[in-house]
Amino acid sequence: MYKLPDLPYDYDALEPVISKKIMELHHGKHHAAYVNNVNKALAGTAFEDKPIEEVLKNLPGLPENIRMAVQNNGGGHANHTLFWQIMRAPRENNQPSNAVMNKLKSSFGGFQEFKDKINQTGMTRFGSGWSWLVKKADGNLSIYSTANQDSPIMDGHTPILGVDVWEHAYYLDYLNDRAAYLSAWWQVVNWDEVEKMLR
Ligand code: MN3
Repeated sequence: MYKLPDLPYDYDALEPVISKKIMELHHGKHHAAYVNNVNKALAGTAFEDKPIEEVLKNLPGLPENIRMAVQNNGGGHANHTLFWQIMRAPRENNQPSNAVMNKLKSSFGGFQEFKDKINQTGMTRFGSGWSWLVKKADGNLSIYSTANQDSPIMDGHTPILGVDVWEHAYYLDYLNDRAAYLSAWWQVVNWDEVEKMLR
C-alpha cells in the first residue's frame, strides 16, 4: 500500500506562483486519487508491496487487466511525489549552483537554453502530460515530454526535474495561459533537491 506523502511545505508556501487552492486540490485530491487507485489495482497481486519505481519499470510483467490502471495511477503517484519534492517557496532570480549550471550548460548550451527547452517541450505537449529532465542509463541528460501520467521510469530513465502541464496544475491561477505558468514556475524550483538527484 502506497501512502500519500506529506508535502515538505504548507499548501500556501508556493504562493503567488501556485495558489493554496491549487495545491490543496492537486495534492489532497488528484495525488490522493492516484494513490488510492494504484493501491486498488495492485491489491492481491505479487506487486503490491514493491517500490513504485520497480513496478513502473516492469509494467509489461503486470497482469493485463490492471496494467493501464497502474500505468496511469502508479505513474501519477511517482510523478507527483517528485514534483512536490523539487519545489519550494518562490525566489527571484532562482538559480542552481555552479556545478549544476555547468552540467546544464554542457548538455543544453546554457541555463537559459535549458529552461527554454523544458518550457517549449511543455508547451508542445498536446493535452495532458509532463515536461522532463531525465538521466539516461549512460549518464547523459535529456529533455522530453510524456503524455498523461507516463513516467520516464517506464523507459528506464531517472526523472530529475519534471513540470506538470496538466490543466489541473495551473488553470485556477493562469486559466489557459500555460506559457505564463511555465515561465513563473522556475521561481519555485528547489535546485538543492534537483542537484542531489543529478549527482
Ligand atoms: Mn498533476
